[in-house]
Amino acid sequence: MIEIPSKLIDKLQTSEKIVFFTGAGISAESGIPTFRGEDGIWNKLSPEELANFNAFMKNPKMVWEWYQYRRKITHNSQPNAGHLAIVEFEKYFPEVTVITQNVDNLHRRAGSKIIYELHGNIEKNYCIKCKKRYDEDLNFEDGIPKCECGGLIRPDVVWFGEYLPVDQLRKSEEATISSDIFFVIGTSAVVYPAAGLVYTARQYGSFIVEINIDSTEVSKICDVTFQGKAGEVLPKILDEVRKIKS
Ligand code: BJW
Ligand code: ZN
Repeated sequence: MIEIPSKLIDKLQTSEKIVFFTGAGISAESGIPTFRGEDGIWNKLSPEELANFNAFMKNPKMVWEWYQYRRKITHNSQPNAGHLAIVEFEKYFPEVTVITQNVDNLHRRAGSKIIYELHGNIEKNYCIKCKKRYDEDLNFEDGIPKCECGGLIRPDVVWFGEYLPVDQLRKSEEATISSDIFFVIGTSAVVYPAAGLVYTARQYGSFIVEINIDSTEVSKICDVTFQGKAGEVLPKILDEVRKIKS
């Protein structure tokens, strides 16, 4: 039984700007494994070891195998009740922003309008030499896609030690600062600078709501925490919104 605390109901009544900050956990119910924790795909391989440029240069074939495997999973996945509930919020609030660490495109496929992608997108690629951009139709030679200039093509995602897309981070910070409610959903909140947005939300007085199956690094600074699955909790909060707004 999911109870919606009265302080959240009060806040939903007066709020206009809602931010949803999401991580791998929101896509878990779509069948996409998370990075860390019991069901994480990276339990055997540390994320820092695989998702970095040096690992790619040392063994591009292995890193590409991993991305091709994950691409297949994301292609065969569908947005779940959590992604879809977030889209519905747009009917009831003037400004709804999704800030995601995920590269899986599921918020876009669900229909969310404003989405900032902090860690890139698994469906995009670029040549590390001439920067030419490629979609997913890549020509693999011996397990590695090459550009027409001869350079290596890499996925357009953010690896450790790399800067986040400047415009996406700036817009995310602006949306966070001006948000009335900041939802933190399905993220372990250990990877920076993305996780820093939760502290920014706190600093600027946003009402912070966490939805996660476990407690996290940021649970203690949240106003409300739901220990549960995003695909179950979000539709319940949406039901409450519908009641308030009807
Ligand atoms: C559910 C659920 C359900 C499950 N419902 N919930 C020391 C201190 C601080 C920072 C650093 C440091 N040393 C180095 C750094 C910086 C580093 C960093 O943060 N490292 C820390 C890990 C220590 N950060 C960087 O390097 C970043 N860049 C940077 O800082 O640039 C500046 C710079 C430039 C030059 C030199 C030095 C600095 C870049 C970070 C890039 C992260 N990239 C990845 C891979 C993306 C591509 C890909 O997908 O392959 O992004 S790593 C991976 O982690 C991915 C994710 O977006 C990110 C966050 O993971 P997320 O989403 O939180 O997933 P999980 O698995 O951790 O958690 C899932 C959660 O869901 C869990 O809590 C579950 O309980 C929950 N859950 N089912 C609700 N149904
Ligand atoms: Zn090239």
